[in-house]
Amino acid sequence: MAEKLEGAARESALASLDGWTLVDGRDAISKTFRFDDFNAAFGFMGRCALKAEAMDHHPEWLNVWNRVEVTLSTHDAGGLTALDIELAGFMDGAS
Ligand code: HBI
Repeated sequence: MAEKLEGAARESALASLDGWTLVDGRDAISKTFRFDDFNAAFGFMGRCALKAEAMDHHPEWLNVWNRVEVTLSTHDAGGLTALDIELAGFMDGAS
């Protein structure tokens, strides 16, 4: 199982991300992506869904038309792990 990120490794991992913020009250990160329209938003979700399934690591997300609100945390570990950082980086590249 992936280990929770702690200390300097956690700080540098979080610093590598663009626009993600820590969630209040739980060990998770979130980001809201905005697109031109629903088609673009859903295309993004499709690309991320394939990556998530390949990783066996899945986002919590909400789509409303052109907006996708994403929260990432590793449920099995009870907090942030390298899997969340990898998926967040992929999502940035896929947006
Ligand atoms: N996705 N975000 C996230 N966190 C998990 O711990 C997780 C997951 N997808 C699948 C998964 N764990 C499996 O290992 C089983 O626990 C369902």
